Amino acid sequence: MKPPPTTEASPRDNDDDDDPAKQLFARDGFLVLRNALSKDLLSEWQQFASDYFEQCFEELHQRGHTPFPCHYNGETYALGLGVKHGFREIVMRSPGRYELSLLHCQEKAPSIRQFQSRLSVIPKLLSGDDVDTNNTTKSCWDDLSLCHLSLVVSTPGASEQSWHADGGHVSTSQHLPCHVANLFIPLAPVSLDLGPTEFRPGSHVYTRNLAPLLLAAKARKELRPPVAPLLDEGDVLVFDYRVLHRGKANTTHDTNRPILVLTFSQPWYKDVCNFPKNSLYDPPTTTEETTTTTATESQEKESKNAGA
Ligand SMILES: O=C(O)CCC(=O)C(=O)O
Repeated sequence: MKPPPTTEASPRDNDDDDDPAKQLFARDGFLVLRNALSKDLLSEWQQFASDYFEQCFEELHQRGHTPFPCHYNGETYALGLGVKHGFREIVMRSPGRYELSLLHCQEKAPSIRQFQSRLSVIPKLLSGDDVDTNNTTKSCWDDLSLCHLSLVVSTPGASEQSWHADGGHVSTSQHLPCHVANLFIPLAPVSLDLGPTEFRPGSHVYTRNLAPLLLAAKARKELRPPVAPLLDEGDVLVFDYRVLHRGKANTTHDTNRPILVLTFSQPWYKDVCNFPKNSLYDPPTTTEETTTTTATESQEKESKNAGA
């Protein structure tokens, strides 16, 4: 069958006819659902995200983990880079780009229920072609688990990330349907200067055995150029955990790029890699280094850790 032409699905795909959306997602490893959410659903989250980001850095400082009560003092970042220097509640993923987990404070955060009711296409994307005993495809939210709930905040000056996948494959011998997906819900429009998320379309298939599969695809001239969709409020970007992607640089001087991230998985899946066990509410340990680093040092560390 000829593949569908774009990586975008119209709101209609959200309702009855989900096949185009499902095909695009399976082919590319990501999908943009335009105008999937109404803007008024986002306003509570916008305020929460901005307050919570500030509070988190105040808390880190008050509890003795960081030398100053904000993320950056004009020279150095308060937190060290990566899971190794982060906490269960916050990790600096790349210089100036943070992921703040909300799993431990869901009662303080606005609800995500309304999002789920408007995104009924999502469970279908993760359903594979399994059929239940009534011969219908499994495809409702109850079949999935909320694996993470977080905010990704890219701050002014945040650098471009290295290409990476957020998780691996279940089978090393065959390509299986998506078992974990991120839903990126922008809390402000994502323009080029704020740094959209960039994807290598179709790379969720190659990451099963990256070097040989990538080479083979290149030889067959199947590799497609990277795509970095710009997003408006109300759009939702959904991507397979296995697809190669990276956040582009935030080149603005004064604007954060906040994204609410809902990570849904098959219920058996547990993600143990993306956040550490230690909490910012634990007292600082003697081995906890003072980890402030300049932006340049952070970049050097990141490139050493780059996966793909
Ligand atoms: O910020 C983005 O656009 C992507 C973030 C990301 O991929 C990560 O932090 O692992």
